[in-house]
Amino acid sequence: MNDREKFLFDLNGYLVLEDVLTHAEVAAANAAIEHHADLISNRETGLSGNAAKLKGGEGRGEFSQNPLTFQHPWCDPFRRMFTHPRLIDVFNEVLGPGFRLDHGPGLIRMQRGTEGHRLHGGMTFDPSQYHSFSHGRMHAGLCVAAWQLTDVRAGDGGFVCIPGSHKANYRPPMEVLRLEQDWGCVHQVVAGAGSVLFFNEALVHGTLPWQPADRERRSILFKFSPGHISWGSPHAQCPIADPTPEEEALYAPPRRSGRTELRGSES
Ligand SMILES: O=C(O)CCC(=O)C(=O)O
Repeated sequence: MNDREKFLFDLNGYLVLEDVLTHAEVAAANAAIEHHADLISNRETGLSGNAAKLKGGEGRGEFSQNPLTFQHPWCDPFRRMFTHPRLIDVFNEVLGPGFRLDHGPGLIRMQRGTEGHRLHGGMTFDPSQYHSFSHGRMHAGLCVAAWQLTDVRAGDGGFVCIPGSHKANYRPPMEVLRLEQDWGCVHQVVAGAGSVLFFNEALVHGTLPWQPADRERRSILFKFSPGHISWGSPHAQCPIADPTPEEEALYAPPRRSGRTELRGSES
């Protein structure tokens, strides 16, 4: 992670790295999603109650199977994302060496008119979702790598957040979280196909309904925790039939010591 990336992640609670996947990698991931379209089902609508700006005609589409367990070659694009050197590099810095997969990967598929989700995260003391700075470096709890497989442009909808709110001391009222009052602080994040959006779950964030008719939103989310804690139930074992040592290490249960430090890339 270079100085610019550290500065922006610490400041805002999120960071977009563009062009991390090649065009061929994005195309292969999209082909794998299309090949497994029968495994995608839409959630019930109503994630945000009756919040008018978040309503939509259908719920978001999600995979019913972990894409890391697809047959070759369909799992390959997701396995590339899972242990991508840039991801390892960022989470070695933010979560610390020995970080682990907490849950996911999951797909968010949105079509025109798919509903949003009210803002959530942060604002209370939560020992599994936090941001702090001490001894010269950031320390974070549960964080997300959200790979973008289609372009997200200004006005499209999708991921929104209140930048810097992972460090905020006051709780915004429910009217702001439901977008019923505009305090001028909610920001829609723009990210191209092939980019990865990193964010801290302590950041106040949510989802706007998807607007484009010519493009689905397709995002693959991996959620990671520091090596000693778990937000979700720890995995009993790595579900990948032929795991690499890196994949096994990322599926290891929470433990303070003796964890494998993975190597990232020079950024
Ligand atoms: O990507 C999104 O639209 C929001 C994801 C989200 O709310 C979460 O992962 O907690």
